[in-house]
Amino acid sequence: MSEILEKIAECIEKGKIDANSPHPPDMKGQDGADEYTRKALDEGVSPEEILADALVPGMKVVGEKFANGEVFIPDLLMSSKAMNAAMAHLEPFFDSGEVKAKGTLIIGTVQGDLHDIGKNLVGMVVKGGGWELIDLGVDVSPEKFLAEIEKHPGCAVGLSALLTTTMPNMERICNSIKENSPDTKVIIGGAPITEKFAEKIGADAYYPDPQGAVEYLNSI
Ligand code: B1M
Repeated sequence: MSEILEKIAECIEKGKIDANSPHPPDMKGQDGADEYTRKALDEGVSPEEILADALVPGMKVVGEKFANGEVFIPDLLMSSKAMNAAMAHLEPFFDSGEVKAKGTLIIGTVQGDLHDIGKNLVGMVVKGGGWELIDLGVDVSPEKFLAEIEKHPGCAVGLSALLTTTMPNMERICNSIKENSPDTKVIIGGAPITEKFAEKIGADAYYPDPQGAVEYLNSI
């Protein structure tokens, strides 16, 4: 990994948002995810590389530390703020307005679940792939998905869940979409989701990464 990508990954892991951010104390006064991401883009590093080789690995480390009890919820929040600061620079690259939309994807994190980093990444890559994106945000109910599907005939739906406790809500949302709008394709993803779970709940596709979701959308 290049030095600048290592720096970005470190900023994500330690929750260093930007140069003005006082957290963490041992990085006070240094550049953060904001400045390093800008710099990397200016140096010609591709947005895809920054995403795959710095942002995602940085978040993975903090996740593992959280699982081992080495860091706590405030640390996760700082990391996700640093991630958002970096993502703000990448968004315009993925948000190519030049391409005519291939179709519409309605995306949301399922009811009860507030994790949106993965969902936002998927959204950016889908938009970059030339799809119109309707992002319903987090904690989205089945009713909200259904209301939006009605407004966008022929759309596909993407569901994201990060908690094992919200997987049943993903199943409920998928069932209600399939009951009310059987032709709507439902793609699911998120750390605890598996292909087997997708089969069980009747989703059309599961992907562990944003790229897979885009390739599936392009194929339908
Ligand atoms: Co939480 N959290 N969290 N958290 N958090 C996890 C998920 C956890 C695994 C941490 C742990 O214990 N090791 C654990 C879940 C355990 C479980 O369910 N068995 C957990 C917990 C327990 C909780 C709380 C309950 C903690 C508490 O309050 N006690 C609480 C729940 C809040 C709620 O949702 N109701 C909570 C809160 C939070 C924060 C708010 C502090 C913060 C979220 C901030 C935010 O999202 N805005 C947070 C974070 C940051 C994490 C970890 C550290 C990182 C998640 C993340 O963003 N990963 C996470 C630990 C971990 O994952 N290692 C953890 C990076 C992201 C890029 O990956 O979202 O998987 P991911 O997305 C990937 C793929 O999955 C895929 O593409 C993405 C890019 O590769 N993908 C799709 C995702 N969606 C897709 C959809 C698709 C296709 C692909 O098609 C539509």
